[in-house]
Amino acid sequence: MSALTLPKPPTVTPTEITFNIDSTDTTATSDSSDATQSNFVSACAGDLNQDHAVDSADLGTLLGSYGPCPEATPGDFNFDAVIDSSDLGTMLVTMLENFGPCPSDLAWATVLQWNPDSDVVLDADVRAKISASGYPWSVRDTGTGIEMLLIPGGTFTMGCSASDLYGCSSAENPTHQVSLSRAFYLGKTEVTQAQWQDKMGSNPSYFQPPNYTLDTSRPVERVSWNDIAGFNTATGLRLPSEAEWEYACRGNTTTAFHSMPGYPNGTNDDSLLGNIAWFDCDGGCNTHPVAGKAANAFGIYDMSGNVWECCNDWYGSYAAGNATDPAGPSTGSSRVLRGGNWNYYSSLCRSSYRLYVGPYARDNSVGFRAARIP
Ligand SMILES: [Ca+2]
Ligand SMILES: [Ca+2]
Ligand SMILES: [Ca+2]
Repeated sequence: MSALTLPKPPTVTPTEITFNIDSTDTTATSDSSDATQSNFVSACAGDLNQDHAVDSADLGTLLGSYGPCPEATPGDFNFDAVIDSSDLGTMLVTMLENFGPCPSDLAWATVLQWNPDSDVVLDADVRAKISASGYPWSVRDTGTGIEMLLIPGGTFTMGCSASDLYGCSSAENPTHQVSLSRAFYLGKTEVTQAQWQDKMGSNPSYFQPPNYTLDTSRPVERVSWNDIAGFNTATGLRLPSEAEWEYACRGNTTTAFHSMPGYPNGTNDDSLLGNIAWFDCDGGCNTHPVAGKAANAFGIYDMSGNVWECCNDWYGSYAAGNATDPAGPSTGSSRVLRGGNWNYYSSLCRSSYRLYVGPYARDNSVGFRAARIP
């Protein structure tokens, strides 16, 4: 069904698997988040408690600080070291003008939610990193309607994570430490047929009538890397780098498969993959509407399975040694694919598995996920 020809992955017994995984933590690199944060506050005078909204809680903050105060206390609008009726008057005017959610300075997006849901992003440290980035967690790209989530910068070990059934290919080695120096937005789902049709005026996908029933919430496929470049030029979106893709997929896990309910640290158990991925024709030899399986620790769906996802990089061997914001080889003949797809086995759905496709090739197993810098 697919024109992509795949090598049979190496099969190993569990005792032969070497977990060459560095348990280095993923503490974010320090950056200018403080300055970014202050920009948001100044763009929304009256948000005294810095929760990205001006409302009665901020009035409560001001009244709670009434009287003499230290320099730069929130609510002392005229900087005279006392919060009094003068500041209260300013606050009431500000509330009249700015009541409600603070505007984002993301000109391209509508803010859906500033801070992460604790029942989606379970890890408190990750939630703190997202909030500290100064950017809203959940946004909608205005031009395409694509919902995107903030992935904070951080450091992780990129490369080989074997599963219980399958070892790694040589292309997944050497493992190496990668730092992503800044936060980025990533599509919560693969780009759908509807989103592609809306911007490009046609739907090239195989999985639509007359071949299949119409459901435009399936991921778009039969789009080449070059076709996707056209979509991105039209929309201001971009593809994730291969390193961004793997970092976002793993969500702080070091296992073959990312986290799922009951397995917050991920798993190497191939038999559990169906919790997070459409693969191996389970549920039908076809694509499935996006977000039908469990999301990962960042709240992102279908990183494993459904359609392969094109990355921006040319395909090439990994360099040994640490890297910051790696962008892949400067030239090449094929582009990187990640995540496995609806009709292949679990090996290809591993977080570290790498495949490639020519830039002009179209296939009903290949789609993509949009990214954007804030
Ligand atoms: Ca507030
Ligand atoms: Ca004052
Ligand atoms: Ca996918």
